[in-house]
Amino acid sequence: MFHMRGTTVAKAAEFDFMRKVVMIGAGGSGKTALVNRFLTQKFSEQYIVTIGSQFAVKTVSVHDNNGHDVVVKLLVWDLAGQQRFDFIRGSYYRGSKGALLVFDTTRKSTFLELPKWIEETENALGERIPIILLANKVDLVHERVITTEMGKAFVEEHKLNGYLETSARNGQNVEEAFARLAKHSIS
Ligand SMILES: Nc1nc2c(ncn2[C@@H]2O[C@H](COP(=O)(O)OP(=O)(O)O)[C@@H](O)[C@H]2O)c(=O)[nH]1
Ligand SMILES: [Mg+2]
Repeated sequence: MFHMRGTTVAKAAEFDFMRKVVMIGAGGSGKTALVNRFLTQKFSEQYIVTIGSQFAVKTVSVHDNNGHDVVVKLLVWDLAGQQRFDFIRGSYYRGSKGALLVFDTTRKSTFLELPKWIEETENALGERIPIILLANKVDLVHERVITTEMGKAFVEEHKLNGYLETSARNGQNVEEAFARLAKHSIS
């Protein structure tokens, strides 16, 4: 936002914090759809290699630990293809302060590979970052195979930082997921 006053162009402070966060989880679990929903409030049926660049940017307002409103500029990194992943793994994780770990509640295999993603994040960074588990595609109620109890138990067992049931299709908990991650990323 630029405020123009005569010849003076003052750039307002747009954010209090800037944080890189990463989308992780099995291919097809809905990572890109969630980022798209977060950015555009829309759901897109086709797979779109969305952003062109390596990350999407959006600011969110959250309460910090003292209850103050702060604006966090999130740089959300999302992998386009799975193939090149080995090659870019290091740069993908580097500097990230949080992750949304996504699985597809209609496909058990995506739930079973969750530990692999947690390990990979830790190995790449040499430390633990805040991770929020997203049980995605909960709009597909009749196809669901992973229950709320299973999701919550996983979060307990692996000491993750949160659990949300999401749908990129109807938008359920999508804003909430990024807002919570933003809050953890500054704490
Ligand atoms: N019904 C439903 N479909 C979804 C949802 N999220 C993603 N999808 C679909 O699942 C497929 C894979 O999504 P995508 O975002 O490409 O997964 P990614 O590989 O993790 O990035 C696409 O066909 C999406 O349209 C959701 O919440 N509900
Ligand atoms: Mg994707």
